[in-house]
Amino acid sequence: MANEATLVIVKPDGLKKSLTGNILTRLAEAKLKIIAAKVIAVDRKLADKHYQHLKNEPFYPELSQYITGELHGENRVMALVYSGEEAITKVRKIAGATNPEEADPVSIRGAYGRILTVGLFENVIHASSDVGEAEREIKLWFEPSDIVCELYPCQKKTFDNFEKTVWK
Ligand code: DAT
Ligand code: MG
Repeated sequence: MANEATLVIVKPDGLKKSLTGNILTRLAEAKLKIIAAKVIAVDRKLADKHYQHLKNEPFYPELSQYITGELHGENRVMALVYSGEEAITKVRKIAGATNPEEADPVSIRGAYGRILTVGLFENVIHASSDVGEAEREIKLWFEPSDIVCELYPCQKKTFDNFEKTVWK
């Protein structure tokens, strides 16, 4: 079995509804290791990069307003990296299907998600879909120093007069 890392984001509705504890408890069932975590405000630039594969979808404007917190008046999200055997599949299973109406009722999205009148799936958490996306997303959301282990190759880079470790 493959050791994998995966990005989880508790979206603004999850924070606004005080679901962080419930969600982390559910994810603990996967018996994975949390190797990074932070609460951040998502700007338009980060949203566009994260959802780059969906930018031409009709629901993209609402999706962008959702992840940046505009929709909920709540611009916090919690981003975490989970690591362990088959982490991607295990987390996707506990998260549930993209459409909360179709998601297993005991999954996170099935239990806490809803479909907005405008049609957007307000599905509480993001979970990486495959190894390539997980790497791209983790490198987008976290710097090497945010993660307790060297997950991907790094390099030292000099900015003006200080040195910093960045993703290679
Ligand atoms: P997932 O988050 O399950 O990987 P995705 O990457 O295809 O799904 O889409 C990202 C988010 O966009 C998803 O969590 C909710 C929203 N979304 C996707 N498809 C949608 C649709 N057909 N209608 C409304 N919102 C959608
Ligand atoms: Mg996806």
